[in-house]
Amino acid sequence: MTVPNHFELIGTDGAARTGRLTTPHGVVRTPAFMPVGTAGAMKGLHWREVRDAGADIVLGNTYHLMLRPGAERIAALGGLQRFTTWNGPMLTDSGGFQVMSLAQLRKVNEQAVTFRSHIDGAAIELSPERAIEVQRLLGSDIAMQLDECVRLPADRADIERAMQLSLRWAERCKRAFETAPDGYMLFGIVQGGDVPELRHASAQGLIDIGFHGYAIGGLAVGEPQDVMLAMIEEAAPILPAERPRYLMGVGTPEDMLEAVARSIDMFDCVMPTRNGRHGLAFTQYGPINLRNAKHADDPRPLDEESDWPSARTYSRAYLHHLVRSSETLGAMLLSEINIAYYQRLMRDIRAAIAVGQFEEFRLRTRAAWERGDI
Ligand code: PRF
Repeated sequence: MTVPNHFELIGTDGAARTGRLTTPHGVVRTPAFMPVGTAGAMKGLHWREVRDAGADIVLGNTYHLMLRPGAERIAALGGLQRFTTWNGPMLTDSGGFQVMSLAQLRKVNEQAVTFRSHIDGAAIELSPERAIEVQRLLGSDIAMQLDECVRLPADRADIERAMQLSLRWAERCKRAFETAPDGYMLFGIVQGGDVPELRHASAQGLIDIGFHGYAIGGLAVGEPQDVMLAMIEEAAPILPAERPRYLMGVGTPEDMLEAVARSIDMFDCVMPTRNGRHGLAFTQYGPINLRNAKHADDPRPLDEESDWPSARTYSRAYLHHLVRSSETLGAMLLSEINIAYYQRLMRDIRAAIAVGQFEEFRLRTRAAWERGDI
């Protein structure tokens, strides 16, 4: 049975694409950046600010939410969109990647990944079927298959084993998703580390199973940027052009600009919020570390030209003071400013592709980042 397609390509410019993805909770304009609301909250931001910044879709995590407060509880409370008040499109990651970075005593076998909760030590089993069940209980618009992501560098044999296991889990996830209502989507995840043949085999295997969209996983896990971009170039041309393409857990503004140039439509990353909490601001002049003593007496705002009020009003001296004093407000303001910058970048990227000027935009934007802070 063919899988319905909810993605519409509006324009292309070279390999770059702009489009619309229609979900049960609304439309996502692509290229899209999905802020990460791991445990049902965007760290440091109100939901209102996430929306005002221009985000169409946010990401939630199966791993965190199944442990606390529990998927069945969220379902009984009307689903994650209702529970959080976000009420818009939501994509959930499947949990495997978070188990690998957070859980203790984890073991992967054919059936499932088993681990102990990082919260209370409880023994948990996450199978492909349970990963889909949890994501459906959450009411996620876009569910991700359960996969195994190998950190790089790694031996080819380990990369291949995890890729093949991820393909078998993809098939089980697809079957478990068959009874989902119309409009809800399931994405497969390309694995294969830094080995071109394994990337090809993974992409082809997923296409043979058939998904609403395709993610590229297993990147930004320790390899240099040129290897990441080369692996996108290996996988992307094999994927069906009419389906959305999501690069998982990426990245810096530069990573995203270069990935869009290689046909990626969707991104997520904790970087704008996590780095914001640590005093780093992303701006059109590149990153600015507000911990640095050179900002202590600087009355200028971060970016006079920004359309985001906090980036225009608070002085660098004040932000420096807040960061140095570990004030909650410093983390809040920088998280908000960074999410707004990431959304601004996506809006500008979409506009440039729509008028056929993406390459000019890419060069101009990179030059401004390289010139640095004025
Ligand atoms: N798989 C899943 N989630 C992810 C990744 C992956 O490979 C990555 C890798 N950058 C981030 N998040 N399921």
